[in-house]
Amino acid sequence: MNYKRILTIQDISCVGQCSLTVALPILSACGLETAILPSAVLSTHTAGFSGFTFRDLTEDIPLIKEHWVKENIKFEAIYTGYLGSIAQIDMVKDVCNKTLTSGGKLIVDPAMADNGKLYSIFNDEYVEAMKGLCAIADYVVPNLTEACFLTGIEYKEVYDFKYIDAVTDGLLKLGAKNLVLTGISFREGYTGVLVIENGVKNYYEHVKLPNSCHGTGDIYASAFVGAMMQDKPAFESAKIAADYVLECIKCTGKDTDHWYGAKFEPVLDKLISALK
Ligand code: PXL
Repeated sequence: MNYKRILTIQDISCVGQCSLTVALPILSACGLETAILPSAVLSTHTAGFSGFTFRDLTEDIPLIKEHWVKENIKFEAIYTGYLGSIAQIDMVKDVCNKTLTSGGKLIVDPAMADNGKLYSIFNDEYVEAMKGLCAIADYVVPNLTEACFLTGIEYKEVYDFKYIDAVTDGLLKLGAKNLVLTGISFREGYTGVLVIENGVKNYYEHVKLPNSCHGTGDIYASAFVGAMMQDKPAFESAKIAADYVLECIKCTGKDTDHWYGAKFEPVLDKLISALK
């Protein structure tokens, strides 16, 4: 296995199995040295819990970056997820400029929306700012809702190939070099992931399980980045990540006490095996 150092920038939701509490163990399991830059600290995630605390760490980001620059710390990839404020988006661009190695990859999961709706703390201004981060990304990994917000295309639950072509054209027009669009379903009972790399389109379809879990977008993006950084091609990485998410959803099953996230830990061995 390759030993590379990567940085992931997203929030710490102390409880809830999303963002950094998912990305860090998954990337570590993929054999990568994983540095973190927390965008905010929340007591829980914001989807389904009420009264959560939110400590915005925007002010810390430039200070942390300056220290890394002084220490000449560099990363072979930077993977961004849920960010805490609009101001952070410009700061993250600066972190990328100063700490990515030459040829290093920026992977952006514009984690801001799902099921046709923005997450509670975000608004149109945040979407505008996120377009700017996607524009400089090597890979953008949105779900369909996020892709619709980024392109201004109406979100639909039932659609055809032409509709998805319009969405991917819109994302590429933003400036994103390569795309990994998740949760794309053309027929009942199945869903999949559409990858456009260097203009070449590939689609991986798999069964749609009857249950879904919160946080699977973060699990997906983390596993995708982990596989890519182990030199798997993008489409293969997209498949590995999709298969892993299916295992996580199966493992979670119908445990109603576990409504807030997916049980990704017991099946990490399957992800590791897929990388060998
Ligand atoms: O899974 C995305 C995510 C990350 N971080 C926080 C969230 C969510 C989704 O709701 O609330 C704080």
